Amino acid sequence: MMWSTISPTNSNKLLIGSTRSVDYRITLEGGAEPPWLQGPLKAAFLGASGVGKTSILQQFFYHDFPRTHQTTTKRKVYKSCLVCDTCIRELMVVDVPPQKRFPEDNFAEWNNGHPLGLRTVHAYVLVFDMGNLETFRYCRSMRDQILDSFSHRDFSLIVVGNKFDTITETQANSQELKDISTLVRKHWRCGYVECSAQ
Ligand SMILES: Nc1nc2c(ncn2[C@@H]2O[C@H](COP(=O)(O)OP(=O)(O)OP(=O)(O)O)[C@@H](O)[C@H]2O)c(=O)[nH]1
Ligand SMILES: [Mg+2]
Repeated sequence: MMWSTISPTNSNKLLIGSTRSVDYRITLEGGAEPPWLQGPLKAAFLGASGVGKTSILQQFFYHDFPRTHQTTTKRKVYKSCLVCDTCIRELMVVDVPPQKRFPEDNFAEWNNGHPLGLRTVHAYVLVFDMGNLETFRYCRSMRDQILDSFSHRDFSLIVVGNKFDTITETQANSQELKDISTLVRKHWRCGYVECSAQ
């Protein structure tokens, strides 16, 4: 299955002008989806606090850019629809408060009192701040925890470098950023996108 269009609304506004490496198609390998993944296509945004998860979603879904950082305190679901192969499917993207750990199993997810539905999505979008590469550590750790916690691989991972507008040309061409992009695309074999929510 392939998500051929990521949004019917303003994906261009979000990506054009700031994106260098665009591969935002999400591909699921294998055959039919397991029963819990039928229906809407679901994605979850994860990343260290302040990297711009909420800003990306607000810009993408509402053409709005929150200028001040207000930590997300409650799970919020953004809804739209997209063209997926030849049909239109509902899209649900979940934004959650910063998570220290990925729930290691369904019991852990349900047992914390506020189930966030993180274990039943098609795609994980791992966001870091391009101006603060320390925040990539969080993505690396989340990826490890996600992969360790599932015995199946019926989901995709995409890494997003946000705040492209805050870095200089020298930083943009730095070896560290090249290393991140190579690690994600070649070794992790995941999509890698650089963008600015602003
Ligand atoms: N310059 C610039 N600032 C950004 C960008 N994206 C987000 N910001 C700013 O970064 C700050 C944090 O953004 P949020 O979207 O709240 O970050 P978050 O990842 O949702 O943070 P938590 O909810 O705490 O996890 C805000 O002040 C945004 O205005 C961007 O692309 N460029
Ligand atoms: Mg937030």
